[in-house]
Amino acid sequence: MDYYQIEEFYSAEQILVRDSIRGFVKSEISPVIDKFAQAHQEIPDLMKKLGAIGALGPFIPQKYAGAGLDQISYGLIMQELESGDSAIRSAASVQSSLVMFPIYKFGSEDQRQKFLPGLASGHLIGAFGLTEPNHGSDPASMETKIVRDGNGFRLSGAKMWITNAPICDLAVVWARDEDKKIRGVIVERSFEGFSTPETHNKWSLRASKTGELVFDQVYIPEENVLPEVNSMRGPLSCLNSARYGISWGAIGAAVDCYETALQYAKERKQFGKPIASYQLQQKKLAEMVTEITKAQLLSWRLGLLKNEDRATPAQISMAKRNNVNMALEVAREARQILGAMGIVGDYPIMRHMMNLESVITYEGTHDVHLLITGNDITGINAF
Ligand code: TGC
Ligand code: FAD
Repeated sequence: MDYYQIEEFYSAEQILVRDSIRGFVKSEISPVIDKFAQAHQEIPDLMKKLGAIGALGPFIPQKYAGAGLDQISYGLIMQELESGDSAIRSAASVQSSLVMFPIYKFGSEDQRQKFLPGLASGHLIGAFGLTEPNHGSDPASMETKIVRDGNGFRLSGAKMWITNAPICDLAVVWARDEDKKIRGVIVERSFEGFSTPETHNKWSLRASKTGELVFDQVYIPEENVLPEVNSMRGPLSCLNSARYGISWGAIGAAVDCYETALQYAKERKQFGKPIASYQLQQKKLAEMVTEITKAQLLSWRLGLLKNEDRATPAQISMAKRNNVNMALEVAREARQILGAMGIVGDYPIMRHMMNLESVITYEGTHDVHLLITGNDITGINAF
């Protein structure tokens, strides 16, 4: 689905990256995803498979086992993965933007050497702990704290709604210190007092594990504290990277819904004619293709700005908000085109629709991103 021939602006390398991830999704994800989502299970060895195709930390330099790719390539990877399922993109974007990025950006050389290669190959699984039971949209009010104890710190508190928490080997966790500064720490699975209870009964992102991170006076050695960060700018700059990736990912989910609905509308006959021949159905399809095209242009331009390190957080918010909402609207309309068939797992639409109900909430809600835009254009904070 490339109505405005945007592919002409992609380099040969970017097209190669996109096509190789597309091939992976076609062979490894699409044939099995419904089964795993229905069973509320993640695809076995998913992280190692994503590591093998270079989808973990694609923008991290090769020196640290990343792929050293540009931001458009990163976006295209997220787009293709989410055309399979948002849970697959979630796994890759948490690992890349929320775990590898802060270790690369704010970590010591020892921390980079110790953790990044294992995270890039998927042999280590990371999680990112910012949200708390009492603080979601307002993470700056976090209660999780670290207190100096000899050569290290004691971490206490809890994080909630954390992607991959139950299966993580390590978590990048944000906590307030005794000087009220925000610090990032790497909590390893083996640390005493660290537990990760699973969140059950989700109707969304069912092929992804979600859970809590609970810290009962966990001892954190000094070498596991990220040295180069001491304010909310740290976690929020990780979110910039993940939100950018989500703006692309949402396009993948939308295109999968649109293409499914288009094909169905051409084949399904009612009143003796294909339903695609009726104006009401054409309106739905024409609006889908228009909105998808606008979203593609938004993310592509944002990628160019990101490559030049010029993308502002507010520009990223606009793309995340617009594109996820667009994808959810596309999924809702596409489901109607399929009639009753739209509710069964033989088609991907209902699964995408339910996934997108999480995507529109996590990484900053639809409302929060609107308020970020409002703040940016008026200079007045309405939070
Ligand atoms: P505010 O006072 O505006 O800012 C505090 C400091 O941070 C700076 N800043 C940013 N820096 C980098 N990037 C950004 N996007 C930034 N936004 C703000 C700001 O300049 C300031 O710096 P300084 O030096 O002056 O102190 O902050 P606030 O407390 O009023 O809150 C602002 C708000 C609401 C925008 C922010 O807190 C927010 O984005 N809330 C939404 C929370 C959120 O997105 N949580 C996501 C959790 S992770 C997740 O959902 C993962 S899902 C993964 C998956 O499965 O794919
Ligand atoms: P709240 O902040 O309580 O918001 C509830 C409602 O109030 C929303 O509609 C919101 O828009 C609105 N609202 C809030 N403040 C304002 C305001 N000032 N003005 C107007 N309206 C307002 N977090 C992590 O840290 N790591 C993860 O890996 C992670 N993974 C997730 C995976 C899933 C499947 C889900 C669902 C969430 C995940 N999250 C994660 C948490 C996610 O980031 C939060 O759910 C999100 O930031 C919103 O917080 P909340 O759910 O507490 O909602």
